[in-house]
Amino acid sequence: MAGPMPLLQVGRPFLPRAETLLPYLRRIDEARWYTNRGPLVKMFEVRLAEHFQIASARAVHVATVASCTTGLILALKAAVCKRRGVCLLPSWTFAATACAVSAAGLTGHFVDIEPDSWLIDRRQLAELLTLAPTEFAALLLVHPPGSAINLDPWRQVAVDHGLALVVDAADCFDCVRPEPGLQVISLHATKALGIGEGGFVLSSEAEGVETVRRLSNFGFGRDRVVDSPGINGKISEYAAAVGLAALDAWPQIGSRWRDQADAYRRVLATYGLDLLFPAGSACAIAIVDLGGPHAAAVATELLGEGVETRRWWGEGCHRHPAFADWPRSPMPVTESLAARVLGVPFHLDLTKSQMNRIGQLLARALAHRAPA
Ligand code: T4K
Repeated sequence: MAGPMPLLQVGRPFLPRAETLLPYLRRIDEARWYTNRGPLVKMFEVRLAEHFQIASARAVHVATVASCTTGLILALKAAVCKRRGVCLLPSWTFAATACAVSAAGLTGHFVDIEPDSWLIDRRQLAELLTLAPTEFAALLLVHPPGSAINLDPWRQVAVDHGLALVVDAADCFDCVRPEPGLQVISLHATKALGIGEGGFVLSSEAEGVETVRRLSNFGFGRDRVVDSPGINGKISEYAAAVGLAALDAWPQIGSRWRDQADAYRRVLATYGLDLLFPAGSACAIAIVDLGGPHAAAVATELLGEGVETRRWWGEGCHRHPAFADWPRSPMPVTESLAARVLGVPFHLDLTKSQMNRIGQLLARALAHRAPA
């Protein structure tokens, strides 16, 4: 008798294998140093800085943190001088972004996004900043998965209006570049470079990174004195060991993610579908635009065929009850995208025949549904 159909998972993380960790784990045994910015964490931060070609003898421009969410909280605390205030952010993001705003002691104001770039709607932003020029303390941009963005115009808006600028680049290990201001990247298992749980804050300016590092250690400055209260947001030596092994393997693993996305794109094209994020960047999620408000129904239909999908960013953050009382601008683009985009299975083991099956199932599900 045939058993239940195995689920084709929407993700299947690939982290360093045990044998590649061993040399680093042995160093931990030798040093008997397990956390509190030990030798492996320092080495991991330097290796990350080298990866982004921003290594300097005077400062390390990377601060590792327990998660991207932790990094966002600390980056907001570091960048926003006021204790309280309103942070402008898109609703079209993972719940963690809004959770971080709240945990940093700020209130959010949700802004819609532009349909092609997925970045904050510049017209709405300009209107808000004209109508209430002193109300806002921060601007939290969200980098679309795997996409490079030009931060210059956003930095100018921030400077012109006295806003702290923080960038949530959770899914962008392979496309962020060090720039002024704080960018926060996730090292969660589900990301292209994953260590389990973790993240880091990156900047071309050492000062902000140093503040984040201090805040991740309770806010201790010199002599263990807390001027500004932080949290315990550190990673352990064991997490750094995984990170170092992951960086060792990144040249091969990064190429594999990019090649896999190219292959997927070619297969899906034969079914009239495309992946949403641009080619050429290693990213561990694949999102398709279904062309109409069919995400929920198609997800159910595919699950019936043993294919797991995910609406990664749900219905947008403004739909979570936790943020119901935050002010918001009209959300037509967010509402439309939330209903029409779907995360489909994507991982390094996905075979061509599985890609074809996903393409076929999507095409079949869409054939009897009207486009928008
Ligand atoms: N900002 C943005 C824009 C973000 O997208 C995120 C996180 C953040 C901030 C916050 O970053 P962190 O604080 O997490 O560093 C995932 C991730 O937990 C989350 O990091 C990610 N974005 C979000 C979009 O998705 P889940 O709960 O949907 O993943 P889960 O457990 O359902 O796993 C997905 C697939 O992978 C499933 O098929 C199961 C499989 N899986 C998963 C894990 C963890 C495995 O096979 N093995 C595993 O170890 O959240």
